[in-house]
Amino acid sequence: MAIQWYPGHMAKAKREVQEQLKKVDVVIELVDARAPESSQNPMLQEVIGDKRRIFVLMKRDLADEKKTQKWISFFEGQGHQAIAIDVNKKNDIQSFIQLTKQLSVKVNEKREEKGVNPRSIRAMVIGIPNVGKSTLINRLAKKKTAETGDKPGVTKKQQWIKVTNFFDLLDTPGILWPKFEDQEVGYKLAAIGTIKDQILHLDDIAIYVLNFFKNSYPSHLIDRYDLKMEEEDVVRWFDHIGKKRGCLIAGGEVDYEKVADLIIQDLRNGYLGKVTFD
Ligand SMILES: Nc1nc2c(ncn2[C@@H]2O[C@H](COP(=O)(O)OP(=O)(O)OP(=O)(O)O)[C@@H](O)[C@H]2O)c(=O)[nH]1
Ligand SMILES: [Mg+2]
Repeated sequence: MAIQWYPGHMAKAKREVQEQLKKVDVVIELVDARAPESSQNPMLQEVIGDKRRIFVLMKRDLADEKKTQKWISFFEGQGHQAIAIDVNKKNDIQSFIQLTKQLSVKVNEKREEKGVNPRSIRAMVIGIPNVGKSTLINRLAKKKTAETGDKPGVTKKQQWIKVTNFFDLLDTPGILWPKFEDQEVGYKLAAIGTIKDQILHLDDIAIYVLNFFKNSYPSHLIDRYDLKMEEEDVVRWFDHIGKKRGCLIAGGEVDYEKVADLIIQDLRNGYLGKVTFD
């Protein structure tokens, strides 16, 4: 989690991913369903080239369902397969595996056309930090523990997990850096917990979140904090929330740092309801 993305670090990450990519037919690109655009790596497209992609919108349990559907249609419209999952739902994992089955049929049709024998598709997971790469790999591996296959290439040493008889997965994900250029993207990523809290100020993130909800999901705020929407000043909301929730310093003053932290934790725990920032 504490990765600092210095230029040398990025170059190394890119090289490692390019090395791994040589071994696979398919890239499983994880994005956060709460920010499917902002949580993409800025140069992944360039790194992947024309390799097949499945977009997996992770943490769908925390995202706005309508927007999730729109994003899936968007990715499909671009010619990719796309699915939203909550890794804690067995059905979602099954649906994902079903998708890889369809893909394996397509890949093998191509192989047969070329007169090459069909085989399992080989895939790897790629995504920015904290998007859920390890969790997904573990869920997929649990179905059948990693095994040293009798097929060449499917050995423990080469780190393949045999998920089904048509789908092998590289057991180490490709980690790439998030987008930094745009300030608003930065706030979104900080809000969902991708960028370390120290990089952007906690107060600013919380203010961004309050303003975003005020515009897009006002009822969520009213429900959670009993706020009055006529009150224009977000700082007054801090006071209101602080008093209501007992975030106070010694003299009874509101502790703004604590309020900011509370808002962000509430958001990440889903207490502010399902939300999508993109
Ligand atoms: N609610 C919810 N949480 C999830 C889901 N998938 C992953 N998480 C949580 O997201 C957090 C990060 O998951 P990881 O699997 O560690 O993410 P990662 O991409 O491997 O992160 P790095 O190794 O830091 O790059 C963990 O707290 C997971 O429990 C999901 O579908 N729903
Ligand atoms: Mg991980």
